[in-house]
Amino acid sequence: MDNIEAKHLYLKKFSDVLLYVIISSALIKKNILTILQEVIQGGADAVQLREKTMPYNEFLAIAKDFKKITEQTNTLFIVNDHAKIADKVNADGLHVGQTDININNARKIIGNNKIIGCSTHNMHQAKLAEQEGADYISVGPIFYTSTKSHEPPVGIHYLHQVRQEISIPFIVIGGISADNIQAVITAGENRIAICSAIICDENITQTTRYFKNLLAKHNSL
Ligand code: TZP
Ligand code: MG
Repeated sequence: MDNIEAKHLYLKKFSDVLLYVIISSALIKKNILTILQEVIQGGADAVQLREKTMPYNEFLAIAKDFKKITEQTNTLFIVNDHAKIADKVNADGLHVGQTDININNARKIIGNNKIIGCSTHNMHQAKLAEQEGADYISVGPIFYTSTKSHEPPVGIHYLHQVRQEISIPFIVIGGISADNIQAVITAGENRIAICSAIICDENITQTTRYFKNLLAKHNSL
């Protein structure tokens, strides 16, 4: 399989992503690999390993385990921030923030056949990420979230603007829970990233399944 074909397959797979789950060890009480297995069992289409303060070697070791587990499933594995780790463990992709490595440099490290996603909080950032070759962007925070509290919520109406002005896939993120997910769906979006409302829940598999079923139901309407 050549690189173009491989990339095509990854993008095709990414275009099927409805539920994207972010896993961070800082927020959890259980073993991180148990949590990964539970979200996969619940039907997560993509998982992102997001560790802001973990030492490099520890992150690398966990990322290797994530790769081993996800490669036996249909769940995409995305590494947050660390292009070298994404490359070393052969993750499906990398997610970068506004203050991380830029997309061009990330591409040089992880290659052309991997997914690159970029966090965006306004239209300027969204357009730039698209121009620089991101395969998808995250859009948010849509609601207030203590997981990333330094960015103000973008508001539900902003989603209409993104839909009109951005051509690559986008994932809505930030403070999404069972109490407010309907507002995002009503605004026309069913590609969603969730962190705390899943990984901090008592019953991770069941909660993941609940969100996935809701998004899948709206996908087939
Ligand atoms: N980017 C924008 S909001 C956010 C990130 C990483 C945090 C999402 O976490 P939660 O717990 O689902 O609000
Ligand atoms: Mg980042």
